[in-house]
Amino acid sequence: MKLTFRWYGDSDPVTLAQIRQIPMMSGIVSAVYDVSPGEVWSVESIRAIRKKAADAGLEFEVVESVPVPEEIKYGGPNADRLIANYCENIRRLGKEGVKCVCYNFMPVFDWLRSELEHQNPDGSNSLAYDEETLKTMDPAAGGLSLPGWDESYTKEELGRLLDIYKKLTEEDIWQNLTRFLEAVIPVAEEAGVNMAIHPDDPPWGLFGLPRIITCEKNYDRFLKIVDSPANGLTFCTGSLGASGDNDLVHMAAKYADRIHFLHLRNILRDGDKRFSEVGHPTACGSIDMYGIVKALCDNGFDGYVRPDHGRMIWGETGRYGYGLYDRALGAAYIVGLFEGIEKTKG
Ligand code: DNO
Repeated sequence: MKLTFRWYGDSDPVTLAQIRQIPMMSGIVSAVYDVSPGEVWSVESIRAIRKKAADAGLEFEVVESVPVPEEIKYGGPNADRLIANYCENIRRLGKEGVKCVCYNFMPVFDWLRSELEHQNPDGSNSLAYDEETLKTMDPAAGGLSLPGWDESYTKEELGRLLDIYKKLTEEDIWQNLTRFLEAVIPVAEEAGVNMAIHPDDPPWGLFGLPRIITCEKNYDRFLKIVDSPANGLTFCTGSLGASGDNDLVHMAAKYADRIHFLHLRNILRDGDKRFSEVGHPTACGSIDMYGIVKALCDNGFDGYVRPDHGRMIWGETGRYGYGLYDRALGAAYIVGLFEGIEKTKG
């Protein structure tokens, strides 16, 4: 495995120099942030990230994300042109040394939480989700401020999008995803890039919008659409684990050879569709981190790993889920988990 750390570019309060000092850190996970979804990234902008990383002693082999424009997801009239742009991005990234691209296929909302500063008993705070709170929120009314949420939409644009999706079923989203994969995966193969779809977070429909990358049955279907190693997964334990129905240890073993990118974090489920984000170790929450990593190692996993969301601890403030301290603690825990498991193998 290669340990990586997400970095949001120059505006990220966490610096490359800090990331470099986390033991065993191999590289950053980043993206070009100043162009809208659907536009082709300039070669210079990709190179600039790689150079900054290299100057700090870090690699840049993983992109998170190349965002999929809504029009591809809902199958609008410009979908083919946008898919062609997407393919061009993958070619350029491959040429610049990127080996893995994380993306998602969630309509309108990326990852979503209902609370940004949930107070934990230890004095830290973290992100949390409660379906009951979500039911009281109306995205169409405007003014929502949520993590993972693109605040650049005007109320009108958002209303238009929500109306379009209202008419679509899960089956329609599957069809649009198929069209996307059939075009993109052959290009990824040629470019030497592994595509890694991120699961829907949380893994159920939200605000009446269909979500499909949610569970084992749907993973089986997804992987068969284009049965190629380049058509792979970002296995995000915190996203999939929000549903107690997902048996993550079993899924990790089953999909190990198609998991190119591993997001490790723990959550505490404390009700139906209710959870908070906690420290990474198994004992802190509901997810068997050891069991998952063991299942992956036993089944030949050889991908990139990053500590996912951390709590805000030691008074740190910053980008929700993406502070330095708790993610660095998570990274140290991950290194320990892998070392223990690898050394006692066989
Ligand atoms: C949240 C992240 C997601 C992820 C995208 C991938 O912290 O895991 O925003 O980057 O869904 O496209």
